[in-house]
Amino acid sequence: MQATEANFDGLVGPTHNYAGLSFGNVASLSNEKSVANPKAAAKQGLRKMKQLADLGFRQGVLPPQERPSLRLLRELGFSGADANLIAKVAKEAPELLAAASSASAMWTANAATVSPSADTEDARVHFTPANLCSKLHRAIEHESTRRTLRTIFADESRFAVHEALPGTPALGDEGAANHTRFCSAYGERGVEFFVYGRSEYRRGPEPKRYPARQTFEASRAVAQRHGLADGTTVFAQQNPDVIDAGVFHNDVIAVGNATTLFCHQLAFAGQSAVYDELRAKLAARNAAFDVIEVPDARVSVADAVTSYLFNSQLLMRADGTQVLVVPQECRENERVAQYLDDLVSASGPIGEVKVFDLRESMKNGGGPACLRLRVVLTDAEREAVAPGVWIDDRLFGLLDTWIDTHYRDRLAPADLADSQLLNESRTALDELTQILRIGSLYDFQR
Ligand code: SUG
Repeated sequence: MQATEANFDGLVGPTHNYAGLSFGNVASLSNEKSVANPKAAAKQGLRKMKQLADLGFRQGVLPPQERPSLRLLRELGFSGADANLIAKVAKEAPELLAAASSASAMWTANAATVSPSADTEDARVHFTPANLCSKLHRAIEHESTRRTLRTIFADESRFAVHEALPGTPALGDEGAANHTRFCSAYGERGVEFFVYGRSEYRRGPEPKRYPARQTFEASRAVAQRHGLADGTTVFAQQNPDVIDAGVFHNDVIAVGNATTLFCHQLAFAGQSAVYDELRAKLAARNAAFDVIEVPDARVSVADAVTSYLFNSQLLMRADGTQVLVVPQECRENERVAQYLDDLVSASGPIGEVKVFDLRESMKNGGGPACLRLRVVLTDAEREAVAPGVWIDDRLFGLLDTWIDTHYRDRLAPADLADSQLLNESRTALDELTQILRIGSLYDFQR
């Protein structure tokens, strides 16, 4: 079956800010309380979508969630009219207001894990929204994520959108950030690679300093409910030492696509056995497997974490060569820049590097790969996707103007107390559902 990969990027929401909410994510912690520019953040992301669409890649957009989440604050016992409630939380529990206000749904690599129809038992595309239960501000995303996915991938004969796994430490699930699919061609059955940080029940090494957000048990459950046969899966553990160095998701240290895995030398526990299993399972599908392993001596884990070299997108061009989409921070690190120059001249599977300014998102630990959810679709499946979410010149123009109309260019932590932000966001999101032609999506519209 003919199929292609589409990327669905999260549109940055109007409340984008730096609240230092993610212990273990170095950028989030080090930029806590700095002043954000939501307008620039949204435009940087939109520009990436547009440029990739212009290069011929299928590019869709996923809408932001409603923030601040009054629903969370009411669940936590605050009450009263919206404006009074916000004022009260701002005074009594600013950390909860920050959690309720995060625009973190922009990082759609954490929205869900997706298995293409070629891999699944019932030949539907399966989505499991990630419970993101290790952080409060992220654990509140999955219900709305499910609703959004059900709206955009509505045809149940082609798409199965599951509920998130129960949100408990044993089943911590962070979605596609810890999932990669390898294949000879997108429409052929592939091998799905699930990477976890720790196991709840099997004894094994764990990080000591920072939390491991994904468990083996969660990865296995996702594979199970997606109906992936044994030969279709490989499970591997992240090297716990790199989690302690700030690699809070596997996509901070590895990226893969088609038959290529691009990763750091220290990414996985038992790294060579992981390669062997991937190679063997791909060979059984007549698929090759190339590893581009970056030696620690050339790019240290610390350099990988600050530059986000591996939080890149590996995109297949029509001619079969791949483009690596990296953040500008890779150019600003001499060792990483030199490595990339050598990589491209080495005439391997990666033929070109494209550099993007995603500074606003990067300061919260979100690079190019965090901002996108990959969905492999056959032609018929693509036809069944809500038509208004595909980026083209027209939609780009509409969204660019929409951002100009509704977004602030400055948002400091103290501004979260301004209840006007809620009204501004609702006005913006209400208009957005019309632009994307997705009907009434948000609670406030229902
Ligand atoms: O979950 N940052 C996000 C970044 C997610 C990156 N995603 C991937 N690697 N796929 C997180 O840690 C920071 C928010 C703040 O501090 O204001 C934050 O949530």
